[in-house]
Amino acid sequence: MLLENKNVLIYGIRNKRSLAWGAAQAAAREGARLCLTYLSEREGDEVRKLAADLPNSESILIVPCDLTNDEQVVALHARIKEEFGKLDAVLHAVAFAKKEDLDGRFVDTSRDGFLLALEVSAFTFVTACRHAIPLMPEGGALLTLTYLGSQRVSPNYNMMGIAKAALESSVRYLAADLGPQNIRVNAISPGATMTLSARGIAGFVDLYKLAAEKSPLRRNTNIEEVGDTFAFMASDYARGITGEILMVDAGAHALGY
Ligand code: IMJ
Repeated sequence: MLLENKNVLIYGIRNKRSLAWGAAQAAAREGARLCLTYLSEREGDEVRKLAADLPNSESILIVPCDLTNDEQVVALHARIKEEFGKLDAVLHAVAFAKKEDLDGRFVDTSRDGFLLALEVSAFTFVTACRHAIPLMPEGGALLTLTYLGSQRVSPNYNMMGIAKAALESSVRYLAADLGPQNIRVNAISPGATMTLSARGIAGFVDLYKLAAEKSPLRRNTNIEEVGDTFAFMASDYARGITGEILMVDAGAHALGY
């Protein structure tokens, strides 16, 4: 198993369609001990329900954590230190922009909306990394999720594109900071996936269908293959990879989708 004797922290499970849930399933299958966080109590119920079906579910730690709340972040890491002793890998699958900033013209984005998206979608990764470092004395793997809309103009992605560009640049600077401590920092960039964060977005379904038609593998990305990529990137097989943005999109980026 890829992640035997490894402790893995995953932020961002909301329901069974979440990319973070694909990662949790892959990590559990590969033998990791898991800590899963949730935002609201309603989502906490959902995470507890999902986790109950994972292998070794009795050893899974489930903790509330809003990454914009320093007190909660400190409490989470104190809990992990107490229960696990150390941490080997983290997945940050967290993003938010105001609905009105995912539509229309980017030029109309408000200062509030801009700062909120940058804080929740990019700065929270810096926070997650900073708090994980003391629990990784012998090294580890820090991962986040991004999207091609950071590098290309993707219709309606707007404010999130700018936030993901900041996140991807953060990955490179964090990799440079933490490499000497044997901590690797990378992002996985999935293709369009039918998650709660994508449904209901204007034009999403058209892009989703187009990606399946045009991508080299002639299909969409699913949470299982993104989860398997996370398990690999968190494992020692990826020990030479840091500062990387890894596309897991059935090849769609090669054609620009
Ligand atoms: C999101 C918006 C516009 C186009 C989009 C997406 N495409 C894809 C997404 C083409 C694939 C999903 N995605 C990659 C995201 O990062 C989504 C982030 C997001 C989604 C919402 C929806 C509900 C809300 N705020 C959000 N903030 C961030 O209120």
